[in-house]
Amino acid sequence: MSYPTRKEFSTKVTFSVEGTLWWHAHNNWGRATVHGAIIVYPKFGTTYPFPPPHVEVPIILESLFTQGGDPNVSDALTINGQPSDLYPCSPLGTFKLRVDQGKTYLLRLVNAAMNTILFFSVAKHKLTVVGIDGSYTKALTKEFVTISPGQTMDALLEAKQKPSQYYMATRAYSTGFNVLFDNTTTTVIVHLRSLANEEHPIDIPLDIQTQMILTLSVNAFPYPHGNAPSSCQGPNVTRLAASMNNISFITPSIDIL
Ligand SMILES: [Cu+2]
Repeated sequence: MSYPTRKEFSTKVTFSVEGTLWWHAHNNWGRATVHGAIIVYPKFGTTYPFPPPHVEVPIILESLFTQGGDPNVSDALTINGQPSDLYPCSPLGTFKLRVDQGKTYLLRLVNAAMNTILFFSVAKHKLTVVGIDGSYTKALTKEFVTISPGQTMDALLEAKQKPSQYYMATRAYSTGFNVLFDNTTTTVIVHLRSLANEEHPIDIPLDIQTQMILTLSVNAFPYPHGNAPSSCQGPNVTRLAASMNNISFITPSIDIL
């Protein structure tokens, strides 16, 4: 369907499917422009062919371009508009999803990225796919899903793990040799809460005497005389070493016990 731009209009659309669809506009940069999910609910008096979820969450996967180029080579992948905390530009904006332990959530996934097949998964959880492109499917439970550009996928996420934070992440699936693609990963933080009632108590220490700040880092050590062996090349004639609170550690070569 195409509609006039810069004019008000109204239209009536009849959806004959049920599930998740999406819309997008086009500009001279294809469909890397405004878009959103369309959710078609079961008719009144009917329900899903799976246990009704506690909450439904649209999860829109996109590719972000700052200056054009090859459609496979975006500058970032995003989830719900945010490149997220693995990119330098948006750690504070990372989408956070709060879930309650033991409850089930329906993720309505849309791959709105340009030309990029995406892997999607939630750390330490499985996803049960129950619908694709506005049709219910036989339930399929897997550790991750692969979603094509333009496709939608409805997947149940059961918040099964201990209360903590878990990454939800997406990255490109690309198998072509020498084919450039956006090889980055974008994330959502799933904050899994316990119900914390009498049936599900959580006992955590609340009396804290010492606050500790631990800094984990990768450092670059200068090589003496500027001669770096080829086996451990860091930038500018350095070698890389991991550190905690700026102190590095080398495993002793002899057993001291
Ligand atoms: Cu289109």
